[in-house]
Amino acid sequence: MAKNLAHQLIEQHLVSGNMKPGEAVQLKIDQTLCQDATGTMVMLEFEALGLPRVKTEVSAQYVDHNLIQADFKNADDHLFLQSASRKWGIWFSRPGNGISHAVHMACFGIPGKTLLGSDSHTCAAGSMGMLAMGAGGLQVALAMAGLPFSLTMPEVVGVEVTGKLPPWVSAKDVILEMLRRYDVKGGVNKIFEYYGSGLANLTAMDRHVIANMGQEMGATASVFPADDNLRAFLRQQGREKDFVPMQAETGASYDAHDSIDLSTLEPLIACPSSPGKVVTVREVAGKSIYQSYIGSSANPGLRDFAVPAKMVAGRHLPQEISLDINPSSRQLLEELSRSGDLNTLLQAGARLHQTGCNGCIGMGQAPASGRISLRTVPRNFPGRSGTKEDQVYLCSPETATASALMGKITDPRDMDMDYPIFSEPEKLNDMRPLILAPQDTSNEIPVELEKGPNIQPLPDFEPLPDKIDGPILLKTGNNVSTDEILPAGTDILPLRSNIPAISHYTFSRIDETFYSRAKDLDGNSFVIGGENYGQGSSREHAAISPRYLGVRAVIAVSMARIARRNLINFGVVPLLFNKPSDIARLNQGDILGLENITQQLQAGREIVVQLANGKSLNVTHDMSEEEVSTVIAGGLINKVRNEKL
Ligand code: MIC
Repeated sequence: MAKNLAHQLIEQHLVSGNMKPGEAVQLKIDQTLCQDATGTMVMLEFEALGLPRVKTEVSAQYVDHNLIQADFKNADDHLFLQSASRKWGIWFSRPGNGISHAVHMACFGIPGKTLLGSDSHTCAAGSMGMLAMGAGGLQVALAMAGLPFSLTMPEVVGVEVTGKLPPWVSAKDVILEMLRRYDVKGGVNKIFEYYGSGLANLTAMDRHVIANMGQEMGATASVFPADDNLRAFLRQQGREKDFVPMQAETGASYDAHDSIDLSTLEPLIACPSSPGKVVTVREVAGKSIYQSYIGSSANPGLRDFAVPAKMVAGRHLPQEISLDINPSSRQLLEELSRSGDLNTLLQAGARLHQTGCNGCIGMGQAPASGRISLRTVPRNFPGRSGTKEDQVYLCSPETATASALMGKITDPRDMDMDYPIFSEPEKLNDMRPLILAPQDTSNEIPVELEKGPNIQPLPDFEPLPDKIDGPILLKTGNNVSTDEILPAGTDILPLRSNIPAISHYTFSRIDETFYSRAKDLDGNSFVIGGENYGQGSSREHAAISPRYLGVRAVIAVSMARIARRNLINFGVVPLLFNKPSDIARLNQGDILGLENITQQLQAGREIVVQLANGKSLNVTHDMSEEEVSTVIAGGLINKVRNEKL
């Protein structure tokens, strides 16, 4: 049978398992990437493995999240990461170089390779004919150690792309259209593979936009072929020699089908506070705005800045509007400066921020209370911008700029101007000389890890006890994001290397008393979740911190892929309600019991939960054998230590 591209990539990297949707498979990982907010944990975990050097073809560490140095903490982390990179043979990209996903694509991505990253938007590199996935840091550390990555074999959805985008409609509208169809959980355990004649009209960076936000549908990955447009991108980066053609075989079959005619799309926008709340811009046009924000891993391409520049040329932004420009890479900033677009933006009244993730993750740029912010970023989960009850809308650079110029949400098609013409430059400055290369092994000088006071050791977790009983400390609603389980932002992100300190903020966006109640209890507890528990980020802190505070099991209607695996990695048992309506039988404060839990997990799928009224509730688990043994060991570090890697 003719193979689709996703199956070719998986088959070429299959270490064990059966490529049947729903079964566990283990894949060889060629490349890894880390960013700083998750990277410090990854490096501590890699240290615990005790290996002299990474075993991947390429491992890269970027500093792009924790850029505001309000005190020593972020700066300490940067130095720690640089020393760890030197020690273990990892490329190190310093602050100011740019967002991991954009820089990795420019410098290291190679069609046909696998990439695992400790950031959920690692999937952006699917734009290059790679199988690129986000994962919890521990799994990235193990991949760096040369161990295969375990995942549930996803279904492959073939999305046939035809037509050409009309003026004022761009790649962001394509992925917003997908989110309108699939919402924030329709992609769980799926790979979206894009193919068809319309791809000729989408550049590599357009594809990056679409692949990046596949994560917002919960997808395992998104895959695009490596074709002439990708070759042109690599040529522009001075890396044409890295081009390898990759595409689905003729007549390839898919597990499911969808299609998009680009010519029928119109400007779309995701309303507060979910990337899945997509409507047409026309439906919400006219609302006054406070801020428009251009940048992030979701819209990192040169055109995403150059088109806004051409839109504001010769105009002045209204005084009450903040148009925030967040360059995605040093290369892009250099090019905007060379072309004059940067000057045009500044003359119009735009604000220039440093290269990196910035306000996308609440590291500055919070909007004023009760005011609307339009952002080209991938996520608008409640409070993620740093402002309580924020009103963040997600849209294309065209919609964000038109709205900034008009001071209100505006469909860019209503602007009194022609759609700016943008063409990609033939060549861009090579960024690789600015990235610290791994040391030559023949000339190795021992490197000391530089651990400032912000770097605290990983807590030890004991194996799963045979009996767990305790109260339900929290019952959440549907689609709770990792930003609500363990928020980011300027105050909390600098604590990523210090679990005791960061644990104070566990579930603080939902219930500010969670930490003190957990501390007072000083024992085992449960959390109850609705559908899609833990959507969003790959941050393992959203599993480690609850575990550190005594949470031993989460019972939910369904779970997001990375969050589920992070729970397992740190010894928290992920359980699922048999019927969504069973959630009504449990309330915060109820005492639950899991007896002979080890035996129950090993015996089959059914798990009996004892209720305080003497009754019981049957739930299930969907863990593979490897996952069951991990959770029983108290997490992956214990398991690997037991197995003496
Ligand atoms: C995000 O966009 O939420 C982040 C910050 O990039 C996260 C990683 C993190 O929490 O550090 C992600 O997407 O995985």
